[in-house]
Amino acid sequence: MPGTTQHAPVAADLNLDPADATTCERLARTLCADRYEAVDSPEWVARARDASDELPLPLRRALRRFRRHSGPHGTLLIGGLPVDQPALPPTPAVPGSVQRRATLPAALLTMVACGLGEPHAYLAEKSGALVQDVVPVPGQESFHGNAGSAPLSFHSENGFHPHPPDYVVFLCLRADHDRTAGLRVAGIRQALPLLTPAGREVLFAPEFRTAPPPSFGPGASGAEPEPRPVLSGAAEDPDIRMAQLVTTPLTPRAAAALAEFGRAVEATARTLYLTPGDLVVLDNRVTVHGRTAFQPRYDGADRWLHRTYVATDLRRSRDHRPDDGHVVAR
Ligand SMILES: O=C(O)CCC(=O)C(=O)O
Ligand SMILES: [Fe+2]
Repeated sequence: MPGTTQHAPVAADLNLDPADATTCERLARTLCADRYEAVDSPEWVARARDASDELPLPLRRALRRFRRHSGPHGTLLIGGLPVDQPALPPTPAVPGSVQRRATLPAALLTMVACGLGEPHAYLAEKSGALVQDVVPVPGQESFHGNAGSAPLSFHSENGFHPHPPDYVVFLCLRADHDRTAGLRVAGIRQALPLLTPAGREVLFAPEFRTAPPPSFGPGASGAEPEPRPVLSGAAEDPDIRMAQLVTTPLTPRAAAALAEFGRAVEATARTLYLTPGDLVVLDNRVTVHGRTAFQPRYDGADRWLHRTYVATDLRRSRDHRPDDGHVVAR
């Protein structure tokens, strides 16, 4: 069962000091001047990219180091971003909620994303918006996606796609009332030693199919996905592509290896109880993530994260992005 293993609280890799938080806020506010829906325009992203060069040195350095090597957990947790909680509007509670207006949190998230690479989105998911809301939605409690509040099983983001994001970035605007919502993250660098040689061999074999997740909508499945491995690349430090919900093993040995992988992930996962101003970067190539259950109240003060995706090399997906924009259209 997700959420049953208790772990000590995860310490932030970097806590911004007040002076650095003030610098972040000043930069972000210069991006908030526009009243119109600016976030998805190339011009606004260009301004956020330029502003990201002026982020405080400890933050830029942490992002740069993480790009080179995402560490034993494939996770970077930064505390103390100035989200100005008292000024936040009520937590949205509608399906497909996104943030197209240039707000302080949207600007902070986008600057950090630009410090890691290029933000991008997928047209089929949340209407292709760069900054997406992760919020519980009434009636979608058991939905297996970020609008739900039931446990969300382990997945890498968009493993079915030829160009999955390299990083997933979350910024916490509000925690859930009971502080029970935990972002669960497991990295292959911790899980790999728990796998048997036979299990590893099968996970490297193209004996699995990964379909689009429910967040891509009911029509997204299309043609049957090609068989692929769950693990690829270096035997001692592989990449992962899988989602417990939508990855199907194609052979009995693949089913056994996937179950073994699930146990290794379960045994090594850490749970992050994000609080307002916490930002977490997941290296989507070497981690899987999920979420514990929590109890939404739909009173305007529910859990609220912003999410964006980052590509280290946006050029790689050029043939999937019309007009060289930020939206992967197919
Ligand atoms: O709600 C969460 O903490 C994570 C949800 C999730 O997996 C996602 O938004 O990609
Ligand atoms: Fe996710």
